[in-house]
Amino acid sequence: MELREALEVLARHRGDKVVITTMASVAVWPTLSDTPLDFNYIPSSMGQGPALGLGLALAVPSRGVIVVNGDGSMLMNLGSLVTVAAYPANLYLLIMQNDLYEVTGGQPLVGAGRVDYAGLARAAGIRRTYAFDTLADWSQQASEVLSGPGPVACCLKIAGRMGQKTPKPPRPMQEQIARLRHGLGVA
Ligand SMILES: Cc1ncc(C[n+]2csc(CCOP(=O)(O)OP(=O)(O)O)c2C)c(N)n1
Repeated sequence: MELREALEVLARHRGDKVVITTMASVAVWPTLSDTPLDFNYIPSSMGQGPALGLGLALAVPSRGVIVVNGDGSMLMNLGSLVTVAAYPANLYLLIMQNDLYEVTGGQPLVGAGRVDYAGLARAAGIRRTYAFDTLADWSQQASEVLSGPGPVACCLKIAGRMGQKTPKPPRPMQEQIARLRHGLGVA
């Protein structure tokens, strides 16, 4: 499935949850959604999306938090899966598997095509895991994936694109932070 198609499904099913995007998703998500509960985490510390989302989900337990992570970023911080499993919270981790470092030009990931991200999440102790290869399956199951208690880890197989540039956030980070705090009622 194309990244845009996958994110269109997310936009239909995210409800009132916070959405944190990273990497290639930052180029697309602001064209689909631009509310105070959207946080486009770029520039970012590569791999830190799940930790940011977990912290937020623990701090504001009434609010679900969806993190749209890159597969390269996931590999960079696999240990975060263990932490996510250890501190139950309403965190929904989407792992966008394009087998590339897309935003740095499209270098292939080590292990491309051979890594079972849902399996890694399960082995780390996350009980609710999913993996979808097709848009039809993701569309059909998204409502289930994004409802009920977290943590959830869901791997989506995405078509990779070469030659992309690192996306820019829709507004400066300081502004995004202030907006999110306001949206969460903690300003
Ligand atoms: C420690 C470290 N190494 C390398 C980079 C450079 N870098 C930034 S984004 C990125 C690729 C991200 O790939 P992925 O998470 O799979 O997301 P995609 O671009 O495919 O959406 C790389 C290699 C970095 N920021 N930090």
